[in-house]
Amino acid sequence: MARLDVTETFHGITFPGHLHTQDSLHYATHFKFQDTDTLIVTYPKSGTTWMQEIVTVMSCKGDAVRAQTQPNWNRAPWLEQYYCPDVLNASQENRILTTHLPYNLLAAALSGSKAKVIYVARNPKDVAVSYYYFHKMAKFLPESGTFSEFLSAFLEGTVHYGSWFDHVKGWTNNARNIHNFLYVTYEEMSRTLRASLERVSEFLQCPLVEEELTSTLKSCSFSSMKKNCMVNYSLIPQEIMDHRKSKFMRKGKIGDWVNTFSEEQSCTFDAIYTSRMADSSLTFVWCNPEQEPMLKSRRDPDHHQAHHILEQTLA
Ligand code: PPS
Repeated sequence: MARLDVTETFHGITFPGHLHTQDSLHYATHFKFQDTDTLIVTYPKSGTTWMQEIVTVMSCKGDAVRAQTQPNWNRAPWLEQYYCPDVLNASQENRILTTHLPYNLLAAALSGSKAKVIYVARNPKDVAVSYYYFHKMAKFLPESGTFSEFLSAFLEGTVHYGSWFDHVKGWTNNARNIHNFLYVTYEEMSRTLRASLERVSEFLQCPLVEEELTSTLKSCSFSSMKKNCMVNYSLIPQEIMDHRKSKFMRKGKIGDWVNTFSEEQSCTFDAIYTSRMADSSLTFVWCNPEQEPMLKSRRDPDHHQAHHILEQTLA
């Protein structure tokens, strides 16, 4: 399955044809969930691989052998990717599944299910930058163009996997319709990983003793995962993912967006964000505490300017 230049369009959203077909997308939207399934849901670049590692190691009680010997796409396959049916064994219990699909495409399949859904969100400025660099290395994604061009497509929701705004709001505004739902942020994991692990362990009803928690913590650190070829995508041939262009485990930080966004881009982004998130109660952490003074001096909280930019952008 190469199809590096193929794009599949499904319900108005584009997907890389290297990993998706109309059949695989249909399979996902008609998936038969089991109550023992755990489904990790993310918009791309929001902490998918991190949560796959957490759930894998946690379900092995802190033993990292599975995480160190089986690629993440094999132990927590994406429902919508073409190889999923071959990887999954319907009789298996406690399956770990992953998806980037928006809520509306999985709502029917999840209806009535007691599968445990973990939604991981990340501040969208860092998502946009991470996604931009991913486009440089992943040969199955379209050319990103300049960051400015990519950012426009990201804000318009015309990038692969659709709109960040629709994804995050679709899942979180419908959380009450999902029997077992946990919302976790990348920033929370980054700042207080131990507390996040405790929340996930309670949600999964997978209690860990101190030693198991500590070894899970160790396996899920950025430095361990960067070295682990089962999650750093170094197993994928260079023609498909070119790590010379950018690493998959790139920076792993909160607030790296400041190194790519111009002030004007940030201001435009803020205005669109404010408008698009008006019907959401979510809040995000946008930077590390040490970045705050620098950002304060950069950021002019002049809402008139932001609204002016928004009007211009929407005009
Ligand atoms: S994908 O392609 O959608 O599956 O990508 P995803 O895994 O969602 O996101 C990749 C980004 O997550 C970072 N990452 C981590 N950060 C901190 N700690 C850990 N353990 C960790 N694991 C993955 C990874 O570096 C990508 O972010 P950027 O900002 O590009 O570094």
